[in-house]
Amino acid sequence: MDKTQRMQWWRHGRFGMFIHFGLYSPAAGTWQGKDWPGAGEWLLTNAKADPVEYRNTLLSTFNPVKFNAVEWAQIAKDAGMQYVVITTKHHDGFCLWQSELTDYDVASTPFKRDIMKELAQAVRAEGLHMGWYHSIMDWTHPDYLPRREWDSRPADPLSFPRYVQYMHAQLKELLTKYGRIDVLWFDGEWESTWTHDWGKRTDDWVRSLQPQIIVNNRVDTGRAGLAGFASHDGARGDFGTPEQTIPNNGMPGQDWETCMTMNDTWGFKDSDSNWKSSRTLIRMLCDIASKGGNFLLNVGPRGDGSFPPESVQRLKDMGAWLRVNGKSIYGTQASPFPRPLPWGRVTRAGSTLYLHVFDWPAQGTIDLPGLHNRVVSASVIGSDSARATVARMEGGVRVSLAGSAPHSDVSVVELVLEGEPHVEPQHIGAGSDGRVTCSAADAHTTGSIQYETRFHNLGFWTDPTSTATWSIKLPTAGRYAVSVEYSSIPHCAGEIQVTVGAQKLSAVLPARGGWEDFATVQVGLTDIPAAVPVLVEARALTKPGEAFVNLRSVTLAPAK
Ligand code: H79
Repeated sequence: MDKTQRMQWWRHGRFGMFIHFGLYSPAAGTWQGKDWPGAGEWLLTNAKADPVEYRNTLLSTFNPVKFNAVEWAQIAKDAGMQYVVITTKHHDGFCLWQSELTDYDVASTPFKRDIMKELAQAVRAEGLHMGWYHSIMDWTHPDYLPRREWDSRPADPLSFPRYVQYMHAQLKELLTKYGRIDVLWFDGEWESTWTHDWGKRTDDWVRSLQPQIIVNNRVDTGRAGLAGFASHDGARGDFGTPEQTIPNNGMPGQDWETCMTMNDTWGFKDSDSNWKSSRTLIRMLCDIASKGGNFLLNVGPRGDGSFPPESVQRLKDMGAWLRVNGKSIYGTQASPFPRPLPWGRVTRAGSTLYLHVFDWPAQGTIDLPGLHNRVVSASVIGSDSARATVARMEGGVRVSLAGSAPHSDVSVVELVLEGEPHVEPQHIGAGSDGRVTCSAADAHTTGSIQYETRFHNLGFWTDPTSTATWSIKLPTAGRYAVSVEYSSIPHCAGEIQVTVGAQKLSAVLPARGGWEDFATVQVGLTDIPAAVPVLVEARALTKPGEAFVNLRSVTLAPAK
């Protein structure tokens, strides 16, 4: 089936529920009386538990008597979510469906019921799409390799192909006994045994069973860490999977979905109360939509099968916001502006722009720099009293807001434009001291690079092909000294290349004392012509260790 057709509902849907549920849920982060640091679903590894003991101890504790598939599906629906993806099997190998291929499944617990069957029915009854998460890594299966370091079960070098056979047979159960499955969300693909070839075979297998299915990029190798995009040509998978992070400029030309927890764990953990606020989550949804991505937001049900009340409250808040403002999210496209605007975010639907105003000025304006179109109409969604009026300003459009914000977290202004949005690129100019500062926040980035707000730098430079670019434009020509401000960790030196127009400069960046330890290094001299935009680009010339450097800025200072 053609990709555009297959992806249609997913691209429109924008917002889904991730569910992590398994033997780790009743354990709630505790093993042998101790609460272990780390994510709840990683309990076996966090506690270095013996896999056989883990299995034998926890199977009998799984009895989610409050589990109600209809209730779960309704909560997702009321939150405005369009799909649900649940862990059929996580890294600990426990199967949440009644599998004929193992006794390490829900049928062997006191609960017995096929949770996957009940949930798939309930989710579809709500008109939502159903997806399976499935871990390739399996810490307890006797044929999975490599073993955890403390696992002394003998390893047979030929066992891994048998493991894949088992996994394929299990996938067949999951893809033939539960009706139409819309997403297959692989994970745990990063250990040495999983290869591009296994990825291809598995992708082919899954699609032969459900031709319309959408498969994530973790079916294959090389997803460039938690940044989550496919980093080699011919990599399988329909969409990129940034985990716990929102890519700086989205992933132009790729479908992608950020998966995220509401606190710090995927599987339920008693001791984790570090909840993001509803405001943060609603703004994240806007941020992701403005960059053209989907949001897969996690719930880790308690061992009794109930959702934590903190999760339910946040989902209610998001649903209430979406019931009013949903048309600014569902089916929209990425913002036509090259980077986030200081007051909020923008999405687009045809010739309509939706302005997600985070900080509503009591009596004030927000700017749309570079917007060329005539504005046909401006209105504030969900308010009879608040008003938005539009005026042209030098090189763009200024929107004046009056009245109180219709929503305290994000208020939405709908602008109908004449024609498709046309935005002039924005150029960085010189400050009053004549210096041109290309700062991390203004960079256009590709690859794995993420803007980090803590030290206002570009970090996660793990992919050497990543680039950061800025466009500058100066009224008069001149000679400039180029410098970079960066930090790094000990033993981690690298060479940076800064290209200014057609001129390539480079400098060695010596190792620093830590990611918070910034220094400035001169890169060289360059001549800038007058009145034409010039591109400034930074990239790594050396292969990064843990990461290349954290880059805070590239500065051009007038040279005498
Ligand atoms: O199911 C949830 C987590 O349990 C699971 N994925 C989400 C959806 C997860 N597994 N591991 N992690 C999250 C973090 C692991 C990160 C690392 Fe790696 C694994 C660091 C090095 C190996 C992945 C591969 C990131 C970089 C390379």
